[in-house]
Amino acid sequence: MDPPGKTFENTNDVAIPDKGAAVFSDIAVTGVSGNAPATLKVGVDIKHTWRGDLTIDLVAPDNSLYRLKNSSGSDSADNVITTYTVNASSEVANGTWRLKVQDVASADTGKIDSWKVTF
Ligand SMILES: [Ca+2]
Ligand SMILES: [Ca+2]
Repeated sequence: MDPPGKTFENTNDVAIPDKGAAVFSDIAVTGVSGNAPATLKVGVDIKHTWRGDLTIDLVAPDNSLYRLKNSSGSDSADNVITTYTVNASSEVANGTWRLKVQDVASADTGKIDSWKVTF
């Protein structure tokens, strides 16, 4: 068995264009045997001046999408700094996981500051 709680992180900033194309931040996972857990932890640190603009998905190594957050016209708060729990037990752990973020409404902008996955 692998020791629990193995964490991989990407701290590189990725600018999120205003009402633009989706952007991605990649994490290469190695050395985790078998599938991802049913309680995969996805820690997200996105700085943004109107977080309701954002949709956020986790992309598994086989390109399966897991929706973490929908956009909302009424959620005017700043930033998305939280940890999501994803049932990723059908996904092989090793490979490239991606955070996909898209800004779907005009005016406010931001960036992916960092994110991490814990197996
Ligand atoms: Ca925007
Ligand atoms: Ca950063």
